[in-house]
Amino acid sequence: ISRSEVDAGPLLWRQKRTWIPPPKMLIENVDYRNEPFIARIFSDEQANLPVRYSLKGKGATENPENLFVVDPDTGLIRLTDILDREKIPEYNLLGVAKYLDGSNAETNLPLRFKVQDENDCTPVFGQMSPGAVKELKTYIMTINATDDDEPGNPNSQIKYTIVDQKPAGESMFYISPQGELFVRRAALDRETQDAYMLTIEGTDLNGAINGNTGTGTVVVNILDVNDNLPVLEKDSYEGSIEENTANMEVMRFKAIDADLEYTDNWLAQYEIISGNEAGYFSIETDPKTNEGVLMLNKAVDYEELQELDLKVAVANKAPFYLSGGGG
Ligand SMILES: [Ca+2]
Ligand SMILES: [Ca+2]
Ligand SMILES: [Ca+2]
Ligand SMILES: [Ca+2]
Repeated sequence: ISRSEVDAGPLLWRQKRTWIPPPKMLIENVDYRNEPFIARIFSDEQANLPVRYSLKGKGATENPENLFVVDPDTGLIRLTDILDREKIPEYNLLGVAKYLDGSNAETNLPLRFKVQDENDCTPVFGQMSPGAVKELKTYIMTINATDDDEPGNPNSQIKYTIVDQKPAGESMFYISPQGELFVRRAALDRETQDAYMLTIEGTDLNGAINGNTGTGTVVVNILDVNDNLPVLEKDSYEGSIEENTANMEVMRFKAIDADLEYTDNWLAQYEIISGNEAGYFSIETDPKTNEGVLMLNKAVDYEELQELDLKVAVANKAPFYLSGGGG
């Protein structure tokens, strides 16, 4: 356990020797109001002529006024209230010694009181905007809670853990002690679950059992990648056309794609790969339904052509996602 020192400045007026006694540790939340003194200022000049002591600065003559008070005759300094480091972490006062005629007996003495931190603040999570990660990827975001205790002190050093995942089941995420949120394995599948809600716990004292704990929730959205190929509903289709007609729709075939609807990962692109050497047909995609629409562009002469076997291939508008590992 580290105890930060209370620095009451030099114990002497600059030129003189006797400042007694050594200053006490001032710890926030500790009640020193009944202590006879917490520090003392003293001038050797007192041996020659009467000296009156006073204090100047924030905590004495300025807000918070008269928190530190000094006995004008003895130089004993007392505290009139309980200290809160999170409000004021240190006090820089001046000790003043004057003769009865008002002239300075000494140069004013800087008195510095640092307030020792106590772990009386709990980690606090603000509103966290949703994180997002592409399925099959791993790093998501860094979580950050705040603790009002002293910076650089274990009292404000937070260790992070995940305490809940919705939907439950296999835990898909992990968090480093420093708050970096990762996918546990590259196994997230948007097609199975497109968002998770995580409850993150932050414990100060670097996660010690007696630390203070706060929690926050964060949503992780799983972004789509094109990891599903479009497939046609049926293996083969049959249609008929009347001879001597042109510019008409012959038939539609639907592609099924598990990726995010109405995105390039979902949209199908159809291509006739054989059977259209004479150029009678073309295919367009109906972007609302993802259907392939087979169009007859020019009239077919029945005597010339009774049956035609077209082979059609389908792919997505977006390139297929090639991942390192399976999935
Ligand atoms: Ca704390
Ligand atoms: Ca504190
Ligand atoms: Ca797809
Ligand atoms: Ca996908």
